[in-house]
Amino acid sequence: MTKRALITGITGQDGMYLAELLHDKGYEVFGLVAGQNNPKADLLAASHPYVDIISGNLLDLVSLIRAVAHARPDEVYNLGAISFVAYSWENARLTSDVTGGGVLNILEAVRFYQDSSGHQVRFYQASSSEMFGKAQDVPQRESTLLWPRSPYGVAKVYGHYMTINYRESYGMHASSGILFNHESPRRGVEFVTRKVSRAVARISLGLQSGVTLGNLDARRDWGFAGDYVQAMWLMLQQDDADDYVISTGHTHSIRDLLTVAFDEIGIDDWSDYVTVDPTYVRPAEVDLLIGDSSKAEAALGWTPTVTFDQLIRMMVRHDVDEQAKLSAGNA
Ligand code: GDR
Repeated sequence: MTKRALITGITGQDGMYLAELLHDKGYEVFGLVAGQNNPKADLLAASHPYVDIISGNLLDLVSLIRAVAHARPDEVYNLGAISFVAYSWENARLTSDVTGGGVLNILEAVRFYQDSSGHQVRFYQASSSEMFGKAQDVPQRESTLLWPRSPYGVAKVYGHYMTINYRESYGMHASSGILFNHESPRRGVEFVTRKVSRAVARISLGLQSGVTLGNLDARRDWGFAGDYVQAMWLMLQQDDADDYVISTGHTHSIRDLLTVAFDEIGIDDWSDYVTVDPTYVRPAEVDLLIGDSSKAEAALGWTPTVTFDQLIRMMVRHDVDEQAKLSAGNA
């Protein structure tokens, strides 16, 4: 029997990688897309024509009930969220509703479908290392006490515990992946790795003179998104649902990121190209993230395959090609 999967957030970086992974495994892939005349839906239809796009919104339970009934999924991956941490201070209510409350809605839609059809569904929630915030454990693991530092992080904690609660209350096969930062050439340009890789590419082509950033001392555990969607799928193939930290176990500062990115274009000293603007500094920062994913390694057999250095160089090279094509097109 062909397996069927429904992905929320399918137009995002992870949604696209996951759609490709599931399609390659022979799944029928359904993707929830919000908004009327959403340009991302057209892009998705062009790049991933095998995806059956369903209109719906995490804020709208009725639309989710309809979407799940249409997809009749074996697996649901809830990747949809307002995901930019900095934005969440300016839009705290909306972030709480979509990133937090949306999890309750999709869980409830899945539960309703299971109860009415008798068909069991496996559910994946995209939890986040942002939930650890100021946590005292180094490295952070599944048992680490959560101390979120942003409205986004607080909303993710709500979704995380709601997923656990549906597992414990209703026996649902609901798993949560606590994913540390994961990047790729498909990363949105608002996130720091892609902001830097694109700026560095444009600097190398003479299209831009520098880049303005916020806190250069924050440290993150950055992995490759293509590896991380593999972990999501593995979680849903287990007999029992559970929560897993997914990380590389290595941490780097924004300064380290700049060093590798500029090195890829042959610049040793990036200081002349980087300006710090306090308006990019967040009201509360997560200073240090480094994950311990030994549980995932033992239970899922999952390990990351791309190092930080390989990842950043991959992104810079991609952006050099992309920017060169764009500027040739504009010439
Ligand atoms: P993050 O990712 O908040 O960790 O959340 P982001 O790339 O936005 O920030 C990482 C760190 O870089 C610092 N920083 C800057 N960040 C941005 N975006 N722009 C800047 O100019 C800049 N200068 C410094 C930030 O202060 C921060 O410390 C990501 C998201 O994908 C979440 O959705 C996800 O849950 C977590 O990763 C895991």
